Amino acid sequence: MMMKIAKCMLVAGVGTLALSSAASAATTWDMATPYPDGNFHTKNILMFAEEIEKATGGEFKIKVHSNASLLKMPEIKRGVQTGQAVLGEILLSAYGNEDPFFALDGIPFVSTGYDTAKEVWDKTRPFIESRFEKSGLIPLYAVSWPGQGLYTKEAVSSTADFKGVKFRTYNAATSRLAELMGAVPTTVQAAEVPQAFATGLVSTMITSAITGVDSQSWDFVNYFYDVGALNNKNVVFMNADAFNGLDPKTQEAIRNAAAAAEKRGWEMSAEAHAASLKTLADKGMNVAKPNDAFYGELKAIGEQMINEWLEKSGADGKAFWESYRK
Ligand code: PCA
Repeated sequence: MMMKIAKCMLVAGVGTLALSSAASAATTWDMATPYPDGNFHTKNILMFAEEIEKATGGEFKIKVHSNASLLKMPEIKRGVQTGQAVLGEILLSAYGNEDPFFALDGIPFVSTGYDTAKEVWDKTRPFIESRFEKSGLIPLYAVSWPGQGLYTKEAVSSTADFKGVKFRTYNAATSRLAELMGAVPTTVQAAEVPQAFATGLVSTMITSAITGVDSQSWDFVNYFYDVGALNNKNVVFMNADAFNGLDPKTQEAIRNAAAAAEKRGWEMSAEAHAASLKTLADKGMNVAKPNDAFYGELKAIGEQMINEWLEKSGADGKAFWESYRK
């Protein structure tokens, strides 16, 4: 019996040796993402994966499980922490309840366009990195969604039109916004939006033109108001033990691919936004900007929300906000 085990171990040992010396020994990492294949974030991630595979001579492959097919968005961060997937993508602000710095970019009028979104990312990145690292995760890059808008069945001209309306949201900040507009928020993941409208769970929503196209919003709403002033980000990250166990060359290949994906992603976001506005109009939707008074009402809600955020975010939050508002 003993001999048998020893022989087995020997064979296994030789096997491992042979494998690790062969250039063809490939490792495949699972990556969990929330958005569909047609979405620019996913397209960018596929390019990121391809670059890593190429730069490592095929030694590391990433299998992308898109559209919440491996893990639902609220499970992805924990799933990468516990090794169910090696890499993941999340909407950072959907994890706002974990930390005020994750919530920040989901607050209306904090980032109003890509330039300010980039500034918010650069200035908060150290805070976000240290918080991810404490949970055994390494953030690799972030890409902004375009500004958000409101989808309705009927024309609207002020927040009063949302009173008592069942309103699809995607994080704590958009739920708070809906509440302050007088609406009744329900959190629905992007992948489940069409079903939520079809079953009458919601009749209006906040999201980008892009997600409006991904969910074929013309099937259930008629108006898109491109408010714009809410650029929140997706963050792509990796299990820290997996990353730290790699040789420096592979780590560098990942860092390089991440830097390229971040740069490319922000450009893809703006292009996808323009194309999506056109698609919505082509599909017969009324695409408009909110009138000035309505915009002003939303802006006042944003101010109230940032004050609420400052009460929760402590000294780090106050220091960030003072340096950002300069
Ligand atoms: N789409 C995602 C988050 C932000 C966006 O534009 C969603 O609606 O869930």
